[in-house]
Amino acid sequence: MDQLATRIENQDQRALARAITMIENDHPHKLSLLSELNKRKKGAHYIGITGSPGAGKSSLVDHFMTRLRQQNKKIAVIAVDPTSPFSGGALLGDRVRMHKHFTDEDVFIRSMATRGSLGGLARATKDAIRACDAYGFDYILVETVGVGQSELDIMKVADSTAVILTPNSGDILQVFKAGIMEIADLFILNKADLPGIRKLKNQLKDLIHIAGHNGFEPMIVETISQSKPTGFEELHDALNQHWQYLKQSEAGIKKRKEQLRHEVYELMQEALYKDLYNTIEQTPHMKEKLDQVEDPYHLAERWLDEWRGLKKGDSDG
Ligand SMILES: Nc1nc2c(ncn2[C@@H]2O[C@H](COP(=O)(O)OP(=O)(O)OP(=O)(O)O)[C@@H](O)[C@H]2O)c(=O)[nH]1
Ligand SMILES: [Mg+2]
Repeated sequence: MDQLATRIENQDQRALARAITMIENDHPHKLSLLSELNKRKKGAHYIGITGSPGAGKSSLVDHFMTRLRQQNKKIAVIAVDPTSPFSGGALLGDRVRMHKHFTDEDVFIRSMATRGSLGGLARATKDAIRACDAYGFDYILVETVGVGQSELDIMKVADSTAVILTPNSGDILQVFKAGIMEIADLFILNKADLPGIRKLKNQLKDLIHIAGHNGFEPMIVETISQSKPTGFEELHDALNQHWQYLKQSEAGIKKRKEQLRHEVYELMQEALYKDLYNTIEQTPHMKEKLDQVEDPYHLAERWLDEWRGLKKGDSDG
């Protein structure tokens, strides 16, 4: 694992791709690999970009990458597709679009999908971000579809979260939903060439005003992600501004600390769940009971008690 981590640190993209596959497949040495990679992290700026289907995420990321490449930045893009069982499936169209980037050595593009791993997609994505950070990218962009619970969860690991809205799409309604206002550092109003952009901006400004903020007022940037891309310098400036804010304020330190704390719980939860799951699945009389359960409360409580007793015995002996 040491060797693979070192190869990643030496900017070997094949090693990075292999590590992410190990993460997705829940490889037995996953945790020791991640711990090695964590030691080697370089402090990339993690940027979460989310928006509903068709909002222009892929087009926008493509143009943003072009801008970052002009400034010689190294970039990783992780596209999260919770619906696709096949890694890369959803990216097929994007692959054509992003062709110029796929052949660029300082760009790494990867899509993530669950493969029935118990840890789930959000967890795997966070780990993949870690792996990318050990490689030494300047920016790690994470693109997710929609703003459901698992996207919110993924975004919690981002330094900066950008929510894309478009005119007349009803997207603004999402912002009312719990959680969006708290995670958005930046709103990108894409398709600014379409009518309705003024109205959208005014509605959003009102919402931001009502919601208030603790320290950093979410910014608004207008973009056009088509043949004549517009607003990308402003987008880059806004993200840099938020990054500077995080680096210079207590809020940034607090955010990272909270994320790490949360991850400890999350990793323990995942491990405990796996332990319990494997024990029950591999013990015929338990599995039999599980198939005939009528009172889930009672059974769960009894097994937990038994399991706690077992674990205690383990450490005593
Ligand atoms: N008018 C206009 N159309 C845009 C703009 N940006 C993207 N589009 C179009 O919107 C459509 C969706 O763009 P995508 O980049 O595929 O959107 P996406 O959010 O990645 O979509 P999914 O991956 O399906 O969720 C495409 O037809 C784009 O050409 C824009 O700024 N203005
Ligand atoms: Mg897309």
